Amino acid sequence: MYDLTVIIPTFNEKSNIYNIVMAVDAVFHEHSLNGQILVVDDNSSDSTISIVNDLKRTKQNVEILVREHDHGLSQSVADGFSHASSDIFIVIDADFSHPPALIPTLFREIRAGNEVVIGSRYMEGGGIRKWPLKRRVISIGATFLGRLLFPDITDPVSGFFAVRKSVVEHAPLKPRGYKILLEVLGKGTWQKDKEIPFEFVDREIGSSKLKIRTIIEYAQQVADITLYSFSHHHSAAWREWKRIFKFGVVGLSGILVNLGILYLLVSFFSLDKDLASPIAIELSILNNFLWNDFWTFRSAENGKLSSRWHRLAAFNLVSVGGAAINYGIFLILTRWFAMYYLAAQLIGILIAFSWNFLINRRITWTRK
Ligand SMILES: Nc1nc2c(ncn2[C@@H]2O[C@H](COP(=O)(O)OP(=O)(O)OP(=O)(O)O)[C@@H](O)[C@H]2O)c(=O)[nH]1
Ligand SMILES: [Mg+2]
Repeated sequence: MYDLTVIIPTFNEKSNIYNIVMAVDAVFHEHSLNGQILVVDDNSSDSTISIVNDLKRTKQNVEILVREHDHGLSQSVADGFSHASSDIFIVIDADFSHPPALIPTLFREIRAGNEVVIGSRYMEGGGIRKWPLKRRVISIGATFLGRLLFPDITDPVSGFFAVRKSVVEHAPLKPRGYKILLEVLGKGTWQKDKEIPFEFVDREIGSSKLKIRTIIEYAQQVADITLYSFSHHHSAAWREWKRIFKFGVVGLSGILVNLGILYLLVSFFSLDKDLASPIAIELSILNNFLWNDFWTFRSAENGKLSSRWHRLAAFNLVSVGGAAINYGIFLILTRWFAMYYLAAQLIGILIAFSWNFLINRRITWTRK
C-alpha cells in the first residue's frame, strides 16, 4: 500500500514519458513520500509503453495500465482510480504542463482534511503561459460553464488535482471527454475542497489532441451533471440549487416588504407616493440582504468581503443594477417588440434575478 498514487494518462507521449516519471519519482524521494506512479496508456502506437516497461525494471513503484477499449482521457483517469494502490490520487499530465514540484503540496492539503485539492490556473497566483488565443477563449468558456455549477471553484476543469479515494469510490462516474475533474466534482461525495495556484505551461513536445468533439462532449457532460444533481441531494451542485432556491424565496419576501411598507407609508403616514416608493424599495433591499446574509449564504466563508457593511454595500449596488436591467428589458420588449407589458416585466424580473444571483455570488458572497 502506498501513501499516494500519481496517475499519468498518456497517449503517444514517447518524448515526455521518461522525463515525467523520473521527475515525479525525484519529487517522491526529495519529500520522502511513499508514492506510486501509475501510467494509464490508451495503447499508444509509439514507444510510450516500452519506455514505461523499461522504467519498471529499475523502479518498483512504477505501474502501467494499458487500455485497449473505450479510448479517452477521462475514461483512462477513471480506470486509474480503480487500479491505484492507495487512498489518495493525484492526476498530472505527461507533457509537463503541470509542475510535479507541487505534488507534495497537493498531498499535504489532502492530508490536512480536504477531499479535493485543485491546481488552479485561474486564481490569484496562477496563470497560463504560451497559449494561443483560441485555446484561451475555449478554456475560459469551459471554465465559465463549470463555475455555474461550482461557483466557489475558480478552475473546475483543471487537469491537475488530488482527490481522496472515498470521493470517487462509489461515484457513478460517466467519464467522457477531457474534463474528468468536473465529473468528480459533480458526481463525487465531498464537502471540503481547496485550490492551489499554478502556472500552466503549454507543451514543448508532442502533439495536442483537442478537437471540436471535445467541446460538444463537454456541454453534454455539464447537462448530465446538472440532471444528476437534481436527483442526488448529497452532490455539490445540489448545494448550489438550494442557494438559488433560497435566494428566490428571499426575493419574493422582498416584494411583500416592498408593497407592505409602501402601503403603510402612504396610507398611515400620509407620505407622498413618490417619496414612499424609493424608501420601500431600499427597505426591501435591506430585508433581502439580511435574509441572504443570515440564511441563504450562512455557511459561506465570505472571503472577499469579510465585513457585513461591505457586503451590504455590494448587494445594494448589484440590486440597483438589477432594477435597471429589469426596467431596460421592459422598455425594449414593450417598445421594440410590442410585447404584452406583464410578460415583458416577467422576463425582465427573471433576467434581473439571474444577474442578482450570479453577481452577488461572485462578489458579495464568495470565498477568498
Ligand atoms: N490515456 C489517455 N491519455 C490521453 C488521451 N488524450 C490525452 N491524453 C494524455 O492526457 C494528458 C493531457 O493531454 P494533452 O494532449 O496534453 O491535452 P492538453 O494539455 O489539453 O493539450 P496540449 O497540451 O495542447 O496537447 C497528456 O498526458 C496526454 O498524453 C487519451 O485519449 N487517453
Ligand atoms: Mg497538454
